[in-house]
Amino acid sequence: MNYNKAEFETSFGTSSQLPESTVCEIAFAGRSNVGKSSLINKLLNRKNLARISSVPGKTVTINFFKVDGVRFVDLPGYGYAKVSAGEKRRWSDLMEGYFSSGRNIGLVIQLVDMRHPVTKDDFMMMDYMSEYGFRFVVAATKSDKLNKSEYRNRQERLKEELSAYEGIEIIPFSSVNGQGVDELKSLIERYCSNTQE
Ligand SMILES: Nc1nc2c(ncn2[C@@H]2O[C@H](COP(=O)(O)OP(=O)(O)OP(=O)(O)O)[C@@H](O)[C@H]2O)c(=O)[nH]1
Ligand SMILES: [Mg+2]
Repeated sequence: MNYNKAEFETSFGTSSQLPESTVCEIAFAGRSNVGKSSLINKLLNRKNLARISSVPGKTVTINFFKVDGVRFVDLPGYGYAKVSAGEKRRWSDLMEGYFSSGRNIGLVIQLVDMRHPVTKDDFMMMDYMSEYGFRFVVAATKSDKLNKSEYRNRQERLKEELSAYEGIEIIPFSSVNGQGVDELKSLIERYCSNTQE
């Protein structure tokens, strides 16, 4: 798959506008500020295709990227405290609309911050995917921010925290030093080949 053949496709704020699911999709989910946009940029070898912000909650839309015949989907972040009830509802509607419209979703890449315990919201997201049968793997982001012993420690803890999801793959990832890029790419290619266009 040629990751350099990537372009921004479109952006949606309400689920009724979602484009038809024509090609295999790789969706990226995670709390606000966990590093979704950075991870997408890193995979695509681009500086700022998916916008990066240090202001959490900036991506309140679903963003679609065309990547050599598959589609990357940057889902809106969750878990940001300072959003109104209306925004939360909009978030739920969007996510529900995305996941329940019979799309060709090859894989969901669920991001968690490697430095911290998995959050309640992360578990809700993963429980939802388990319940509805979406295949997902966990990318543990910002791995570059941990020293060696912290890293080993969190790697062990993460396995325990995620033990309810049998056989779940956990991929430490850093958009700074590129750790995890190759593993994610091979998973993407395993579950979404670009032969269906
Ligand atoms: N050190 C380090 N910083 C990272 C990494 N990934 C993201 N960051 C930083 O974390 C902040 C948030 O990154 P984003 O990629 O915008 O996070 P996001 O999940 O897309 O956030 P929203 O779109 O707001 O939900 C930025 O300041 C990034 O530079 C990483 O792997 N290592
Ligand atoms: Mg983002």
